[in-house]
Amino acid sequence: MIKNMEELVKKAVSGGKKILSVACAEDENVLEAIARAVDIDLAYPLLFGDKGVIVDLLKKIGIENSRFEIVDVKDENEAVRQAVSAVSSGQADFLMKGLVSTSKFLKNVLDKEYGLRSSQLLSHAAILSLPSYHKLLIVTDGGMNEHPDIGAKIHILENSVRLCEKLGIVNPKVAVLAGVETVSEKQPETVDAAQMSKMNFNGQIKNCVVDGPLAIDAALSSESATHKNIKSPVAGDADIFMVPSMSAGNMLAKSLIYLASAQAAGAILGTSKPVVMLSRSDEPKTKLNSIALGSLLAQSGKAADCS
Ligand code: COD
Repeated sequence: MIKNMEELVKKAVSGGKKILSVACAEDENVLEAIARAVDIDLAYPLLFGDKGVIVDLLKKIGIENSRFEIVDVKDENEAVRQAVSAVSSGQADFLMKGLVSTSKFLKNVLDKEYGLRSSQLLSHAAILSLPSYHKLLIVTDGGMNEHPDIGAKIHILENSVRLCEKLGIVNPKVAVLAGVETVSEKQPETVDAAQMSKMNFNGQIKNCVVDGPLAIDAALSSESATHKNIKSPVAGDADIFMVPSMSAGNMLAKSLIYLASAQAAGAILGTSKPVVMLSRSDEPKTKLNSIALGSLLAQSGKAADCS
């Protein structure tokens, strides 16, 4: 079971170098993270983007450009298309988002012809390692599905449970978050949360322990739950925080990164090959963690199945 980012990076390195395809690599933080990944034998990078700009940036940050394979593509969308195609065709093992908008990146990932779709719903997960929490915490979905209905939420949950299996987390505990623990039609996320808990209790959602609706204080702290008179097997020990909307997840994950010193990695789940994606503003360390996560997912199970 991987308990923090250091262990994740170590495990990824021990699995050997993987070929990483980067969509729109014209970014200092991206290039610094990739250079570090090369230094520690984690990845061999294939960069797609404007070669002149990439070479200038490498020079600026003092990195030798002969260590990288750069495919010169000036048009942003074409760079993403070629980076995605490199992975779907098997030329590279996993994909990473560089300096490009999330929706442009994801539209290419979803392309029916050259993309990385599978039969299931794709979703985003942020994996966080916090000094104030005793294990990894997965927040989903703060990056792809804007307002998932209950059917989509079940797929998002199942994707994150499969991710846990790949991180060695057995029977993960899932807190389905809301603002309160009571179920109310006026707060539809509480109704969905209660239904997911029931489905888990009935064995329709498997390989995890689901509880909700839970407010975030009860989900984070068993003392808080006890104080509120809530008995929950998940309170204070959750592996997965399932959020009601993309905005909620995005705010939660970024708050934990900026205010609680969380180290993070991010990935799109359910794809036919691994895809790593975090915010454009993330620092090199966060991007390196994501590269490690992608490399680990590329190693696990069937090479072409990161679902
Ligand atoms: N999984 C699988 N297939 C999907 C998914 C998904 N999550 N989303 C859409 N599709 C398929 C649809 O079934 C359809 O076949 C095709 O893709 C197009 O669907 P649309 O028209 O509903 O979706 P798009 O192409 O307009 O947008 C899809 C995005 C994922 C790009 C969009 O939902 C989006 O921009 N999400 C938010 C991303 C974001 O801003 N994140 C910010 C955090 S960093």
